[in-house]
Amino acid sequence: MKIYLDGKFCSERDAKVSVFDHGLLYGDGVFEGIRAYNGRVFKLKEHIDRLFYSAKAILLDIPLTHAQMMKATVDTIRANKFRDCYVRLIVTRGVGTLGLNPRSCKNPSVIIIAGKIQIYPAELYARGMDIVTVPTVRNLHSAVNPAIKSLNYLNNILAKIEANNAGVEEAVMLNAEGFVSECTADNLFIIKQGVLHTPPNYAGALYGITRGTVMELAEQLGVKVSETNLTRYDLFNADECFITGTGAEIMPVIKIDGRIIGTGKPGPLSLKLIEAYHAMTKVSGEPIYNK
Ligand code: PXG
Repeated sequence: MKIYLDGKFCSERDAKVSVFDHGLLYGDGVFEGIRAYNGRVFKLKEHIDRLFYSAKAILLDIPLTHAQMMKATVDTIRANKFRDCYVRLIVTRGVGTLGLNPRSCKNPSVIIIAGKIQIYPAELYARGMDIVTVPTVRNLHSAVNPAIKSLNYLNNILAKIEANNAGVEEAVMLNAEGFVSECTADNLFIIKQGVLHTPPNYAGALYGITRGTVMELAEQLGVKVSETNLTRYDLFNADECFITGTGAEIMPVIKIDGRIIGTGKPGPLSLKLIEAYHAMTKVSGEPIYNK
């Protein structure tokens, strides 16, 4: 495996960061997760845009331009000869002193890893997933805004641990007001009487790129899309539910907090959107080879 590290490719063994990197010491940095399908990088520009927005929000200067970052991503996939893969981009504050002041870090580090990812067991996609709401509340947007894809994922990890302790794979996180925000690494949707609902970003959700794609596909299918606050009541009484993310893609949800959702099977509109999503990933995106 060839890993991009600060402008050079190195082997897995040599891809090492300093113990003085503030990404490690303080979780000071940002990241992205991208997928390539069938020789194309899906939604590359959208992911790089979001990486730059996350960096801007924490006053982190990425030492590459937008175009250079896109090229470095494609080059890393090409160096590993992948046609289908998962790419993790990380920008850390860089090496500094023992003290959290980011001004001690002169050179942010850029890391790009291309590999494989399987977040959930394959059989769950056909059967649908059970999820639970958990006690850990989503970070306030006035604290570390959940719109920032930062290296500080402890809020989400605590919720994931609570889901695992409850015997399921994913957690629904509520915000401090009790409204649904999203899951630990996935956005959440419900369908009620033919309308697709998802929490607004101000509820504490990431501006998910899969979320945006699903909303576009729904509109193309003539389905009305609504971004309003949702409560647990709305989840329990949904006709269908699914979660979305680059890693997870689209996963149907059939049970929440022990309540069966709809018929207890992946719903018809969810299945239609899943089909439309997979059809789109096969043909769209930035070509990796033979431009
Ligand atoms: N919410 C959160 C908190 C996320 O971290 C999503 C929603 C979905 O966003 P996208 O843009 O991917 O549709 C994410 C994305 C991993 C992994 O390593 C995590 C994500 C994506 C890919 C892999 O577990 N999170």
